[in-house]
Amino acid sequence: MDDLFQQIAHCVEFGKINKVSPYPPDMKGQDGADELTKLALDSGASPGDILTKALVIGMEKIGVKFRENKVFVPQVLMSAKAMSTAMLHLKPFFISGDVKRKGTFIIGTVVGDLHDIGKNLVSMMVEGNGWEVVDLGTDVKAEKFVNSIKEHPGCAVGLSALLTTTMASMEEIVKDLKAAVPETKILIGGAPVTDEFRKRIGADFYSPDPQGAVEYLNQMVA
Ligand code: B1M
Repeated sequence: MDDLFQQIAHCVEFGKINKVSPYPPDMKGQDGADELTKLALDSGASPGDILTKALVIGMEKIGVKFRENKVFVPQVLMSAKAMSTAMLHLKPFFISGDVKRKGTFIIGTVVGDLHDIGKNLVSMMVEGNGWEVVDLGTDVKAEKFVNSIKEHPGCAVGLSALLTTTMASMEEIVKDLKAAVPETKILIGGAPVTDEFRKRIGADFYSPDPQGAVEYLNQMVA
């Protein structure tokens, strides 16, 4: 089974979705994450093992490569697509409660800001690492974050901002969340955001990239 897990992890790392997918060219015609995940389930592997010993491993590898500028956004998107295709086979087990997620992560781009490419990458990487992700989208007000946090006790929350103007919205939202749900950990990111800014506004963690977000969340439940 370990060999099959390694093959699935390889498909996720290199963005091989399924047999008909032409990407990456050197894997053309081979089974992808889709077929191999089904094969693993049919061969008796547990959905939890497929998640943690195959899919998460592949996503971690691509996350580290992205951080080190060894791959770029399109490759990460292909990996996320391979991972989410495999996840379709595992979803019924999550829904039935047979497999537990690490926790819930609520993410959104702050009010006034419509940029969502970076936020989506963070969302996909965190989901690929075994978290349930509630993506509130873009232009999200504090109230919407608070309502969602209350629906998911024990969750962590992530705020993304891409404009210097919406850094002010981020500051306001952090203030409102700290007042309404003080126990909730707040992670922030986005191109203009810095750790200096995080300290000033009182958020809990700043990550410049998706992998940092994953590592912060994982150490919360370690
Ligand atoms: Co806009 N835009 N844009 N834009 N846009 C920028 C950000 C800008 C730098 C371009 C420029 O002038 N050089 C500039 C901001 C200047 C500033 O404030 N300092 C700008 C502007 C001004 C605007 C408008 C105001 C333009 C106008 O209308 N006059 C307008 C604002 C609209 C609004 O939001 N209200 C606007 C609109 C748009 C489009 C809609 C056209 C489009 C967005 C499409 C979309 O997102 N669906 C767009 C785009 C694409 C860009 C650029 C070109 C690319 C942004 C991007 O997606 N980068 C950008 C210029 C640039 O960066 N070259 C620009 C790729 C993405 C993977 O990176 O989002 O940084 P990023 O995410 C990274 C990290 O930051 C981190 O992880 C990601 C992966 O490494 N990260 C997190 C992000 N969120 C995180 C959260 C975390 C942790 C890490 O934890 C929660």
